[in-house]
Amino acid sequence: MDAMVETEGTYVTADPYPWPYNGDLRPDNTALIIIDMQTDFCGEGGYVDHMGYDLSLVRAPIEPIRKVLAAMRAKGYHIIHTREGHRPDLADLPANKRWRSRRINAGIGDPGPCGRILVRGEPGWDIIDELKPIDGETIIDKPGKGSFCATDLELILNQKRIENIILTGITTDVCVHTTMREANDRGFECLLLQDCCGATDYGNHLAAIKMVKMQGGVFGSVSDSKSLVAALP
Ligand code: C5J
Repeated sequence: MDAMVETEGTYVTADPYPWPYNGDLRPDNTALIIIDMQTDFCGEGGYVDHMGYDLSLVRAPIEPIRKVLAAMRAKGYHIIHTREGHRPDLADLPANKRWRSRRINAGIGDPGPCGRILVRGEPGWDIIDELKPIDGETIIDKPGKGSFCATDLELILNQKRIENIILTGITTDVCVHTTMREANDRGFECLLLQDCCGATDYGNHLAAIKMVKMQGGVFGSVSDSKSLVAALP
């Protein structure tokens, strides 16, 4: 049984608790973050394709994200996109990250059918057409998995007085999870939309979702695109 029963406010049906915790869901204090929906992570000839993973798993969230994005744009919510990638001179590419990727024939910085893999400005690094940012939306370029590491995301969220973050994108177990953990530790109230995420391994996707729900919602709560859109004020 719930010890606390929420009576006022706006909540999204979510597990393990109705979200946000305080019922304070408004366009001006809430952001949708769409993580790394780049050709390198979900397109033919990109980084994930090079590694030989099943692209259908990382493309599955495209349509649900598109619907959430349209609904949240229409209601004036903050929209943030991220892109993982490195400077063309690779000055921000850790040597071990490059070494590991080359070992599996997907060398970051090396040429491929979509240009140099995970290098800023290359075709493969770009956000896919279905989810392209529009004017006024924030784009965060990050060299790592988390969206807070070596970026100005936290400063921007604080300037905009954002308290609630809705997480979508790829991959559930890597960049989405790292970002959710970073945001949670900074006091942001996080919601993961499970059908708006995907991983290179379905078991890892499910495990990543389960991890969020432990300990009463150790990193936040979990919902889906339909529940979110139905609840948006
Ligand atoms: C990975 C990401 N998996 N966007 N990046 O390397 O999750």
